[in-house]
Amino acid sequence: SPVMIDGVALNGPTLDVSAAEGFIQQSMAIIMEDAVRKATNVREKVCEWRSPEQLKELLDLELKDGGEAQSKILQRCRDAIRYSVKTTHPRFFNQLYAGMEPYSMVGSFIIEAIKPSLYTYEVAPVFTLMEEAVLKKMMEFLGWEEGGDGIFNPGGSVSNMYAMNVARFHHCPDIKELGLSAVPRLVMFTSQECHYSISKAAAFLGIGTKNVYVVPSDKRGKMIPAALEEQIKKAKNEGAEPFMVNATAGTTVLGAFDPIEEIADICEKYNLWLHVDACWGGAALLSKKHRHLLKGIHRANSVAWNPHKMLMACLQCCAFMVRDKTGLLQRCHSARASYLFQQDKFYDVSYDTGDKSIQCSRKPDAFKFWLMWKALGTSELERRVDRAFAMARSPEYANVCFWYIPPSLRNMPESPEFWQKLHTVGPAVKERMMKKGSMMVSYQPHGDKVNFFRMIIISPQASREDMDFVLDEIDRLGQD
Ligand code: ABU
Repeated sequence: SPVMIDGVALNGPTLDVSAAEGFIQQSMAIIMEDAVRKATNVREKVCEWRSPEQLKELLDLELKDGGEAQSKILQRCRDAIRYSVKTTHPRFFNQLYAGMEPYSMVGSFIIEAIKPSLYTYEVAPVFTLMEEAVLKKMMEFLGWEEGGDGIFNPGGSVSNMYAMNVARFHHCPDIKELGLSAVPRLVMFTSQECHYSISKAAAFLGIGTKNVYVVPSDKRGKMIPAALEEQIKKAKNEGAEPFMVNATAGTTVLGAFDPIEEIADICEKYNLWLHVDACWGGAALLSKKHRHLLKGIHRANSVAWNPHKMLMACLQCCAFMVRDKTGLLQRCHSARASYLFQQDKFYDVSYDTGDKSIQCSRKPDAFKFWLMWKALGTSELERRVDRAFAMARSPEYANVCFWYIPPSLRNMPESPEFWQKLHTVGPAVKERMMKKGSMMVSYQPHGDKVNFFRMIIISPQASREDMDFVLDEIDRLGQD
């Protein structure tokens, strides 16, 4: 007879594992067919566009009291895949990530099946060691011969925020306990082309967006070192305290690399923390041919680098690394929760890495990169990076930025009316390509430039024919 407590039967498990297994197997078959085979087939659509209203109807989103039959749930899985954008499709050029990476994907599946949280060695022994190994290898590519410290984070924006927090703590350690009232007006420096996460982090951390001094960039989008020095002097003359410079290796729109070596000289002169946001451009370090773009990165105090971008690890996979080896990351963020980080454990508690993080639960994202790196080897990663560079043939990186001039504008002089009309071409062509589902390329205005296309080349599945297709398709879609 059932053991009842508070009206709830407690004897025996209520999860039918063999039914769960059957469901997982059937859903895996759908994933293989729809999310892997079809999604990466160049003859299939990149997206099946529906408006939010249409999609709400199609997906029947309301959550109800009763559960549904498995066959219905399997159909829901198919629909979720069908109406999602296939970022693994060879003609998805929209973001700084793309393409299907099978080893990393299997790593993701394993993580979801095992469900570890990377705060203590006790619950994540394997993944703790893998994170350490991946960070060590990445630091070798940074040229940090003495090593350093680091953790993986949910997003490059978070890594940049870590950098700002650690740099500030390094500059005034009292801030952790005494807060903002204990510090003078702190100012940091970054280029006009930097990622918007710098400004967000300044707001979030109480630095203030107006205390992020913007340094002009040259035509290619690279920070001008002399202008950086000017800004530092200006801040000092105002009585503010400079504490950090953010250099970008691979800017989001233009793919530009700031001159790290020259910036490092200035940081050394003024005793400023140098952070390099290499979320996008870090992958170039794997290429003997292109690593010169990051010359001087070994002098950075911290680096953010996202293997989920050019290196194609599954989302998210974002490393934040500091050159410090004295435990700065831990001191800056630790809260010493005694229920989790007991100091009298039976193993070496330095392997409990969680207190370096501002999170509690943390996914072992490094595993997704470790598994693919093991499978492919450094040489294949390098080949992929070199291929993306060669395919893009862009002045800097894998960002190909261009205007498409439709027939009606081709004989028009470059007047304000011309630029105003050209500004409307990107959004119109984008709408047409998405509704057709043939490809995805991004567009944006930038500085004083009206909307232009930004095509990002990553996937080793994308071919020379796909490059031609993009140009022909924009020409087809752009007819007036
Ligand atoms: N975090 C930058 C990624 C945005 C983009 O793909 O353009």
